[in-house]
Amino acid sequence: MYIISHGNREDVTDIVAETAQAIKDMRVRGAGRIARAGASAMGAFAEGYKGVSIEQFRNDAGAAAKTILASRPTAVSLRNGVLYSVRGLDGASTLKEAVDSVVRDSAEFVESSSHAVERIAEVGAQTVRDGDVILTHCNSNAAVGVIKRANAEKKNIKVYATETRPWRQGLITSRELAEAGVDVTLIVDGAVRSVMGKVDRVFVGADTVASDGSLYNKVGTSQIALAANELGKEFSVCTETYKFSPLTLRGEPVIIEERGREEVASESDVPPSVKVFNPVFDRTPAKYISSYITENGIIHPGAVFGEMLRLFGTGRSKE
Ligand code: RI2
Repeated sequence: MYIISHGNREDVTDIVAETAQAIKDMRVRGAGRIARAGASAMGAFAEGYKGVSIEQFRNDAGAAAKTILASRPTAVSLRNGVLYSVRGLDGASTLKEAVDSVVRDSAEFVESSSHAVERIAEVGAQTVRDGDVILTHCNSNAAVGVIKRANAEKKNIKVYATETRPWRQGLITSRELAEAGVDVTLIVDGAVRSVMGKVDRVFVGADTVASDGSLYNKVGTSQIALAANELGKEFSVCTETYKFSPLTLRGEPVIIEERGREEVASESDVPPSVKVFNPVFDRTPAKYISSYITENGIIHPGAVFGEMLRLFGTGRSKE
């Protein structure tokens, strides 16, 4: 479930704070899901708004957007979903118009983003050959969608799913695939290179795609890309285009989230003198990526820059 139940909440700021907290705690996770949750919280915020002036609404909506965006820093999908929801605020001339625009645009984002995931499944499944052995990492709704679709099309596939320490999202992936009748084998992260010889291709998701064609995704992705590259295996990224980052068009770096030590080792596992480094994502350079599978079709990493210009302009204009 990616949408927090807002029930009949009176206080719209609570809805926003609760959503931000759920994203931070990873009760809602996955780059697409957090984007939909963020957009949906903005819609609920607008729907329940009790203020009386448009200026105040603009300020309050800006503060709400900031709260949601502060929850997790890496996936640009969250930012794109929230900004899409408030894109009509500047052009509105009454409070009602402003509220209606946020309600409408947040719903539009949620719908179009779900539709994008379905379209990626169709596009990606067409690239899967009968008998392919696929490796996937973490739990990407988009990548799992492609695999499930290829399986439903009777492509006779086999899948290796990595455990994905420390949150073990690979358990979710292997459960989802097994429930869909896919032949799936769970492996520990360190076994990737041991199985790569048997793998035909890799499908992963994306948290952010940068304008140089590089990928920011779950930590470990870049090692998998290296292992795939070593043996000449295809490495494809299943991603909605709202994971493309307009910020990178103007040279802004992607911030890689670091989370707490307790996610890696408890106090009884190691003494406090042991330092723990827990980066959540890593960067895979464009040269290791065969293709981006998007709702708009298949894009070579070298063509990402052009696609971003088409989608966002130069990235310099006000968003
Ligand atoms: P979808 C996840 O992040 C993983 O990095 C995954 O590859 C990515 O989001 C994309 O997932 P986390 O929230 O949007 O588990 O394809 O840290 O579902």
